Amino acid sequence: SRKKPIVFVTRKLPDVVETRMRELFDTRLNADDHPMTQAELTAAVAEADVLVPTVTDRIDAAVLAKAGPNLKLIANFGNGVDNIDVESANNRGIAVTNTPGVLTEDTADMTMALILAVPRRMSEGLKVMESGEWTGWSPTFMLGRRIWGKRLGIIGMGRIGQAVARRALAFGMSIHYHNRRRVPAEIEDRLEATYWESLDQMLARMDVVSIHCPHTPATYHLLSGRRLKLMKKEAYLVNTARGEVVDENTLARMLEAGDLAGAGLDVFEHEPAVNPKLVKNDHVVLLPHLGSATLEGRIDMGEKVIINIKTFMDGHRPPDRVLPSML
Ligand code: 8YV
Repeated sequence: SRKKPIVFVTRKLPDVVETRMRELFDTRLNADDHPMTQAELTAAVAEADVLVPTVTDRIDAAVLAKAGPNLKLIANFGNGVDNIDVESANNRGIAVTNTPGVLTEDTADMTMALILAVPRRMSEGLKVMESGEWTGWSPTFMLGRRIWGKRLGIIGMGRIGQAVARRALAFGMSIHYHNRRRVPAEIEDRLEATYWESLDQMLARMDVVSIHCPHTPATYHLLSGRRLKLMKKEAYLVNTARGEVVDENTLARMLEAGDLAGAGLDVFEHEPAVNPKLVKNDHVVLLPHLGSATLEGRIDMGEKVIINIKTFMDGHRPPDRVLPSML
């Protein structure tokens, strides 16, 4: 039989995924699950046929320059590929794949949880209960804002954006979106969604803004200080996409000054570092990048990675190939 390909996996994956990978490939696992250093990544790409990185691995041009002659595929365990220099890989004849689709619903659920949690002041409520300082109900105690009847502005109307729109519509919000391209009319109709060609104009009119675009050079600080300041003072920002899309420093300062009502953040500009101003702000709900963190989702992601590797190794086009032109 043919020699099994050397597949280097940078982080611990669910047991069922690792077991399956070991059956199929000559799999090299990261037993203690430490984040790989650039030196370890360089050593891995020199030896492997396939690299399976995650969001915590930076596969940049310098790492790719050390790729050995056998490296032909980078099968990312994750949807966002901003951790990989896709163009550099492509130029070296190394294909890149990701895991779209399987984390859409989980990420949309977590987004909806934040859209509810922030205006309804859930983190403050939890803190009161934890401190044992609750003195009892009163008509004006800890009043939040309703989301029903409010405007949700979605930035990036792909799979996840649409899944969020579907949920928010069921919660009585009106759906607005900004996207590079307008989505087909049947989708707009189903989601009762209003398209805003101008992001600036949309931002000024929304009660809640939720980010669902990838992080690319074009979306880095898309929500710049200037754009954040276009938002209403009473508005909320939710981000389950990538921290780099928002100017986190300006956001933190605005929240502190009361120039924005609150934020629900699952992703950060310099993970795992978080701006201390955000941590101590009562109007902010912070989560440690949990958007797609379900056991089912991680297993599905693993299966996608395996299918991409197998298909590629069998000499076919992998289903989830990412090309530079798609970014
Ligand atoms: C993962 C994600 O946590 O897929 C993504 O883009 O952000 C999350 O699903 C992570 O990327 C896994 O590498």
